[in-house]
Amino acid sequence: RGLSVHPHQRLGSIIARKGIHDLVTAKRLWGNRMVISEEVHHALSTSQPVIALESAIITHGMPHPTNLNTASSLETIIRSKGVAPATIALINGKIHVGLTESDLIQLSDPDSMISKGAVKISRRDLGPSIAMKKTGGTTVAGTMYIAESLGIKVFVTGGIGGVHRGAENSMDISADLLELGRTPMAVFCAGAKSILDIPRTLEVLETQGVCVASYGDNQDFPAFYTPSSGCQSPWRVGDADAAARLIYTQLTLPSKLATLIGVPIPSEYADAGLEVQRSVEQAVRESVEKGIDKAGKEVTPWLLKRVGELTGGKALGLNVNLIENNARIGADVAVKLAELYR
Ligand code: PSU
Ligand code: MN
Repeated sequence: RGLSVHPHQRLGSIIARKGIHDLVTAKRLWGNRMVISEEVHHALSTSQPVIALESAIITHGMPHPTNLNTASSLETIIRSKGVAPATIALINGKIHVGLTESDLIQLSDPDSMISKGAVKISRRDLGPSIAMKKTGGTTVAGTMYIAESLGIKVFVTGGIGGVHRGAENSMDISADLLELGRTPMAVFCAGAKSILDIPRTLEVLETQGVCVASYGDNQDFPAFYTPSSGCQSPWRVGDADAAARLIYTQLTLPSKLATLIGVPIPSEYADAGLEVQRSVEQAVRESVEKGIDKAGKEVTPWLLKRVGELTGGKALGLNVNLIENNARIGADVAVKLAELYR
């Protein structure tokens, strides 16, 4: 008897069943440290598409109430496509996968009881945040780590962390990049903000074996507010079908690989984006002058806030537009990916 897959069983369906087994195992491992919403649990246990969403953007990336409105709008967009949104955050030391409306309202309001002193939780912060019963927003790295343990395959965000400018001295390289190197999952983003060193960010991704692909007609790796960073992605997927096929292949290879999909900001925002880009350059210069570029995990939130001040809200508006666009595309792909697994 050979070892080949039985002809009646498609590779995808075998893996889908394994996915449900993984969910049971993961629940046992997390135990009472995790609360999974009914919506997410139902979707995972019936192999329906799920999209993970981060929450550091809620607690640290956007001001109130735009953070709340954006978080809700992303969930609405994702649900409207038949996909379950799994926003992940820590509340009083428990990991919540799928937030209630009241969770979102409290987490987004910096003056609410639970989110006073909310922490930014990357992979290294997860254990201490559970042990010390913290409330906080999980970064791309923190969210991927949790989501992957439950068998969630698709993640949507605005921008990923990357190699900071001057990292040749500071060694400030976001844990997001290393997470992408070890956590098999598809991540949809609008590239990386040019507060970062984008060529070096792409180098680190390559070193780690992360597949980077641009979405649409253009192979430029996007730079968040603008459709091109001046760098090319090594790969390109033209539409949702092509993206789903790439992700399915990546996730069903013997050693599972991460896939980073760069979705350019829609072209109607390109002019506004170029203007914001100039403020990004100024914010970076100021951070170097003030020595903030050496402030560890405070660097990204400081730069985001400063760009917001300099652009009078224009950057924030674009930020919302591009994340919503990522959610629409990510959800279309998640639906097609779930079909491939059937
Ligand atoms: N980039 C943005 N907005 C954000 C972030 C990055 O344009 O809100 C957040 C994300 O949660 C990301 C984190 O995972 O910052 C990266 O932080 P650091 O560079 O400290 O790893
Ligand atoms: Mn950092």
